[in-house]
Amino acid sequence: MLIINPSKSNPADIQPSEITPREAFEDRRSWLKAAGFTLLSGAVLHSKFAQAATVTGGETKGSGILVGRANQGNGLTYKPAVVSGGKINGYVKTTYGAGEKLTKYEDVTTYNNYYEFGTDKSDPAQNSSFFKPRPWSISIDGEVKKPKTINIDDLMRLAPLEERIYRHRCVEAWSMVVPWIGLPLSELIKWAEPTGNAKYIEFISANDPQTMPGARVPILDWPYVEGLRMDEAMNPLTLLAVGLYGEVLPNQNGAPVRLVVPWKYGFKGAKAIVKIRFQEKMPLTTWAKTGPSEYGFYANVNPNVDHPRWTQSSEKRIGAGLFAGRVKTLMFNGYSEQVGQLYAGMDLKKFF
Ligand SMILES: Nc1nc2c(c(=O)[nH]1)N[C@H]1C(S)=C(S)[C@@H](COP(=O)(O)O)O[C@H]1N2
Ligand SMILES: [Mo]
Repeated sequence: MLIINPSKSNPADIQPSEITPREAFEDRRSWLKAAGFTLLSGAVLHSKFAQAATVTGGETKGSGILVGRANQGNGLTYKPAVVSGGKINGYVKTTYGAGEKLTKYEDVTTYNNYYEFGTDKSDPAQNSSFFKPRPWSISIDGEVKKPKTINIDDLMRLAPLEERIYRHRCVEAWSMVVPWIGLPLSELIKWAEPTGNAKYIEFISANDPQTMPGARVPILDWPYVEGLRMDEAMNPLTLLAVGLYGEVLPNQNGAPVRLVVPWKYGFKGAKAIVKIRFQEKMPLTTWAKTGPSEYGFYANVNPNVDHPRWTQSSEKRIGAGLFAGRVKTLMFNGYSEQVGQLYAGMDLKKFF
């Protein structure tokens, strides 16, 4: 964990010498555990972040194949992607890309937040092997013409799958660059046919204590619930991810399908979605319920609105090395051009 000198006016100027050595951080972790903090509340848990990763580097693994939109005679105007041996074949490489070095596959899949499997970063990878991501279906209800269900295979054929390289910024002030594979959420919304009353969309994660050891403990008020305003959900950047690095999503990353909203803090990205509900009113989301003064519904990445207990002006890039220093956090995580207008006239300090 990085300790920030409170006397520094610009935390981005932090010196490598100010970074707490790993041993000190480990000490703090044991102290927190001994003091019983890990069972106090989710809000406290969410702040025990950023175990310094020591591996550097990362390169692109797996390459997308451009598919045409030729009519295949099956009602589709494109060749759908297919899964074989855990690999996704036939996804489209798009122009979306952060132009940044990808975070190593190993870091993306072993440093996770997924409290249904435990609260340590290594828990989801270690504890999720009994979780069954297939068969899977998502039920859709609320403000829709009629309730519907879609299974994961049909969902993956709703639109051409695309690779999207996005920055991924957790509210705990660490970040990664991930090559997701998925389809725009807008494609599913069009298929779902919401009514004119739908102003918000709610995402509900799986809650299976049998296969999710963390869900047997009241760490959060299960199931995990997230939500978006309808225009945010329809934005072309908003992705329903079904894979990463050319493969189907590993269980720890939210298999078989999770949300990715790259201009918002990572907690907006509900994993293992089982239900989607269109609503007239703003849904009460898990983290907003757990810590309303710390985790708002909007949760837009904003370097000018600090978390009450830590700065949001900079972030630790996972895998960049212990002494790599911090990266400056960008407004809307660098996606202002694409999403800034969604919040025109809103006080982003109030609606955080
Ligand atoms: N169901 C569920 N979804 C979740 C979480 C969780 O605990 N449960 N954690 C969130 C948080 S805080 C983050 S930062 C991202 C982490 O995604 P990753 O592990 O794929 O990096 O998932 C989000 N989605
Ligand atoms: Mo997060």
